[in-house]
Amino acid sequence: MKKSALITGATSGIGAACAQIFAANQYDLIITGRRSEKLEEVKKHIESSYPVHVTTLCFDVRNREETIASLNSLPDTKKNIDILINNAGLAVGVSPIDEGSFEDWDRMIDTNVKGLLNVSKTVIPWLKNQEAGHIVNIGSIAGKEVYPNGNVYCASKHAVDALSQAMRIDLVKHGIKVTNIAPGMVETEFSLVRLYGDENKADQVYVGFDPLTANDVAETIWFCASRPAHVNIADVLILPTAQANAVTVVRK
Ligand code: NDP
Ligand code: 8X3
Repeated sequence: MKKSALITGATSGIGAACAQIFAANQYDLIITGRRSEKLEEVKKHIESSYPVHVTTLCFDVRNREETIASLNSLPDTKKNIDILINNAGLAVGVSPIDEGSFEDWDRMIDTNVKGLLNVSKTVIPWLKNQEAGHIVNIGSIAGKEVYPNGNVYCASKHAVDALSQAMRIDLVKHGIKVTNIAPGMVETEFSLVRLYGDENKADQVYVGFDPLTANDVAETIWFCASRPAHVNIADVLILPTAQANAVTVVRK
């Protein structure tokens, strides 16, 4: 039977790159995001490139009712997914803790932590029914270390790290694998979003070194997803060669 993957935040960056790689490996896809036109673009591109079917679901992971209703609107046959990639997420703002805004903090916590929980709580029963499956949570190096002005984003990704460990413990008896992926600096729309759409500032983030590409991360996720049934890659920290930790990047 054909395999399928549910990927949140597949309208750009790491999520869109995962859609591409899983489709290239014959997975049918369910892709989600808030920008419906981007979702349709990804679907069109993938379906014209690979013999797979792509279902799009447009919702904001922060909206619990909408998330649950949208995911549950799938027919039972499409709920037989093999892998959930909890990728939707963002950072907003770079400021010391006393200067951050409540609004930015809410966006990060509501998306990265509560959004991931909204999706997971809805999908885990589908995997339990199968007594098999794989959840890949996209954490970050920001979930392993804390860096200046990263405060709430780092806290949200530390929460993802903890949830990956917790899910692994609670779901192991159901044969469900859980993988935490913790990338360093990846050039996507991430910095544009974090820096409120300022393209010049966002470009500066990646000047003088080769950052990871979305495809580098997606290939790592595919490696984890394609291991034999008895192998679970629990946690992967993946960095650009020029980055040693959250604050040490060599720029030329
Ligand atoms: P992008 O901004 O390119 O992609 C983020 C994706 O998340 C988009 O598809 C966006 O879709 C989706 N998204 C954001 N907010 C919501 C929401 N409220 N509801 C639904 N979907 C949402 O960034 P990346 O690809 O880099 O980010 C993907 C993940 O990787 C994030 O969790 C990020 O924290 C993590 N990460 C990124 C790193 C980096 O350096 N880039 C490093 C480490 C981790 P839409 O706007 O259409 O809703
Ligand atoms: C994104 C990577 O270093 O900006 O999670 O926190 S970093």
